[in-house]
Amino acid sequence: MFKKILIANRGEIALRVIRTCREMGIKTVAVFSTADKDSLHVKFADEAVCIGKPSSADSYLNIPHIIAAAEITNADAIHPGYGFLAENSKFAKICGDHGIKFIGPTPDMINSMGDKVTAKETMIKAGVPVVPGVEGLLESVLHAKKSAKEIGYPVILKATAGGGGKGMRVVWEEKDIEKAFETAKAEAAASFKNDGIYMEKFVEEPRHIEIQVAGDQHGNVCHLSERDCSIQRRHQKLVEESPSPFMTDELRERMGQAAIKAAKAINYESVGTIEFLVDKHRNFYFMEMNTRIQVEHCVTEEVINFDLIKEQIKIAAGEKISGTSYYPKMHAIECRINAEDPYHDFRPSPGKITVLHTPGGHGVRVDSHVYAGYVIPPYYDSMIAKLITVAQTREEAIDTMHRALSEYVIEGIKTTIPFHLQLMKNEDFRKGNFTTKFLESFKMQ
Ligand code: MV4
Repeated sequence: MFKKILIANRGEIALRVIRTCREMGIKTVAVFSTADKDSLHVKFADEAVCIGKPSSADSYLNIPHIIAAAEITNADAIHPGYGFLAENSKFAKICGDHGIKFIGPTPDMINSMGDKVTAKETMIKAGVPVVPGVEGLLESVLHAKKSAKEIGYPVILKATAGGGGKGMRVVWEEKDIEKAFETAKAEAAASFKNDGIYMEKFVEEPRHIEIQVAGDQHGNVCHLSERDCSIQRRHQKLVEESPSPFMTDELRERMGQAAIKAAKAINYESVGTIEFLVDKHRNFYFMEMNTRIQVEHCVTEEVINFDLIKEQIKIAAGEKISGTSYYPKMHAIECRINAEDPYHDFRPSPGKITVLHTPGGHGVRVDSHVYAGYVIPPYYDSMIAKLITVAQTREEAIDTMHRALSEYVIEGIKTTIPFHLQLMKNEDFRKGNFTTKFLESFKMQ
């Protein structure tokens, strides 16, 4: 097992990893930017190294600084968390070249899922259902026109180097295809330095349901059931839950087996997530694979009673997993508490937290790095806490969530708490009657 892990991240996920390391008897090294010198992850780690100025490029994305910090502290592994360098294959490679274990998949596994056209081709070969579309990249406007005619409108154009919704274009009729193709290509080139575009049939009003998987270095792969992440706004998830209210035992079995096939197709090692679109007929289609631990991993932890970070570290150290799959015994919901103003288009609201009261009680978990007096820096993402509730039934988990949200006091900044309070009372949400379009029509009272 590792003796000392450097956490190449900040905020709640850095703290989350430190907590598990402490339980496992592993020493921890925090890295921090000058803007984060008072952050809890710095205080809770055994050692801390400043790696640069506030901007991410100068600190949490600065590979030489992070490797230097690992070398001077003698860390034998690096946990990348999520975001920043978590899916950067060059970083994973450089860690290996320096004799430091990257706690995650190999650079090849990251690359095979990072290019979406390659990932789709791999999934087709493996027998995992993908959204109907054209195989490979679109070569020209003419190619796009011909393909759309075959598939049938509406279609969606996506960047092969994209993911998470960036640079997508939905096209409803032929007259709009030329402009959509040109703008999607230009946007992809500007955002990803790769202008490759592909086409799929546009699935209307889908649900976003993802399957958590784990694979070890010995070829064992299992799934750990699903999370429903349909409650999103501009591709930012706000609420996640497990099990999905749309799930049936039969669908879980089919999606779980498809997810295992997907992970096995790339000999996946580590924890990861297979994202699916699910249409109203319960057809499901592979969308992408996240080769990292995700923000919403906690809902899975609560419903199967399992520490996913501990599992991820053990896998990285070469331990075997059991290879049997896990099914939800409870219902868990996560609300992302962001420093944003839900009454003003969720605009960021950084600043000092003057008063803080954190909820507690039966069935309540709070993962957060903030405290009274903490100043939220404006440089990074706006999530300041995850509030997770767990209960026997979905209805009870929602009621516990509403109770916990109403106990939560955060003064000095605006947060998404008022949004979540209203969502927990929304009739359609309570019925499980929602798709990825739900928040487009949701209005704050
Ligand atoms: C789609 C789609 C409909 N049809 N692909 C958005 C994020 C990126 N991973 C892919 N996304 C979508 N791809 C086809 N063929 C609808 C979306 C989509 C979406 C997906 C999941 C959650 C929220 C979403 C919001 C808008 C669009």
